[in-house]
Amino acid sequence: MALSIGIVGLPNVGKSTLFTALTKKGGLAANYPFATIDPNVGIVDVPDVRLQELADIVHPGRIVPATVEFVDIAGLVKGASEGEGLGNQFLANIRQTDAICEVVRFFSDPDVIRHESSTDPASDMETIQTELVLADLGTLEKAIPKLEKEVKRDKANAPKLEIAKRLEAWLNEGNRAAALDMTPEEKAAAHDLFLLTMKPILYVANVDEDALGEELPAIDGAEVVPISAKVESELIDLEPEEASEFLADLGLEKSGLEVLAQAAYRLLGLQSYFTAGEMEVKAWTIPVGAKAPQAAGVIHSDFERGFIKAQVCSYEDYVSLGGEQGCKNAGRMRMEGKDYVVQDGDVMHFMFNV
Ligand SMILES: Nc1nc2c(ncn2[C@@H]2O[C@H](COP(=O)(O)OP(=O)(O)OP(=O)(O)O)[C@@H](O)[C@H]2O)c(=O)[nH]1
Ligand SMILES: [Mg+2]
Repeated sequence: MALSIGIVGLPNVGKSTLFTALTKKGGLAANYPFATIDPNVGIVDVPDVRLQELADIVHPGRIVPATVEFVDIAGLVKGASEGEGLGNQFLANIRQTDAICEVVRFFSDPDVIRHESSTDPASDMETIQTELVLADLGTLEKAIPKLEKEVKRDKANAPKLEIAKRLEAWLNEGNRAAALDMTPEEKAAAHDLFLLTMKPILYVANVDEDALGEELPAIDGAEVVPISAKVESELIDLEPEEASEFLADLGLEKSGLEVLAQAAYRLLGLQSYFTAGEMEVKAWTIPVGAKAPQAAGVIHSDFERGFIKAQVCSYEDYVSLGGEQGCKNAGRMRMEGKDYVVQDGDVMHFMFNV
């Protein structure tokens, strides 16, 4: 389950600069051949210092971090939803993503011209929201007649049509689909419509270097992550040690990539558990609240189907007690059943039978 995120924003705000920095650093070239077929798709490792800590204990053949897929599209402009510019065509590329990351220009560099439809962050965000809402209205315009036919064929489809119509009215008022009050069933039906404004969103404020440490207020409850695309693109050419020094000079602990990946995890309510063995130490992505069989299913559906039990050590125990044997000796290794709610960082081993 690679998490996927579509990058949107006005032209010239730094989307591709950020994308290139993110994907180069993730070392995508060798590992993910399909990324070279579509240069706008980049798969990025999610940095997690815990992986190295685990590796120092088990000395595995390799370390496999969780990944996030970023999709870079052309800038949206006013009227993109009506085919103005290239935007509309590209919006189709992000229909299937899990979340949207909107890059907003906060940097001041007068040498980088603003697109004519860009003025300041607040109005830029409004422009993008309008275009996404219009794109969704276009989707509904096509979906509703199809749903009407389906209802004629089978009355059981009526709730789907009803939520599509409610969404249409709601979007027509300029609202995001996600802000509509829906029951879980309605949400599931809405999900099948692949609306862009139904997706969770986070904002990247592409700021000047000297504004990097500042916290920015949330927008409509959505997190705003300050990043400097310029700094990120400078970081990729540095050796790890130099990069840490460079970050420290700027008063930062983490690169924008780390901050962004972690914000995306929070936004989507995700966490990681680990498997640790001679062959590999690997991070697996699961929703917060997932139970042991669901976590096992991320590795293989057979693991979920035939789940018997899970052997679990907490990350803290695993590291402080020096691994599996240490946990066992200290009585800190647990056998958990199908109702166990997996905790962030758990080191797990599944027993299954199919
Ligand atoms: N000073 C400064 N310039 C930046 C920053 N980020 C991007 N730029 C510059 O802004 C220009 C546009 O950057 P891109 O990354 O191509 O912008 P984009 O959003 O992908 O643009 P489109 O693909 O046309 O929509 C380039 O000249 C970048 O060097 C930044 O953080 N600071
Ligand atoms: Mg671009």
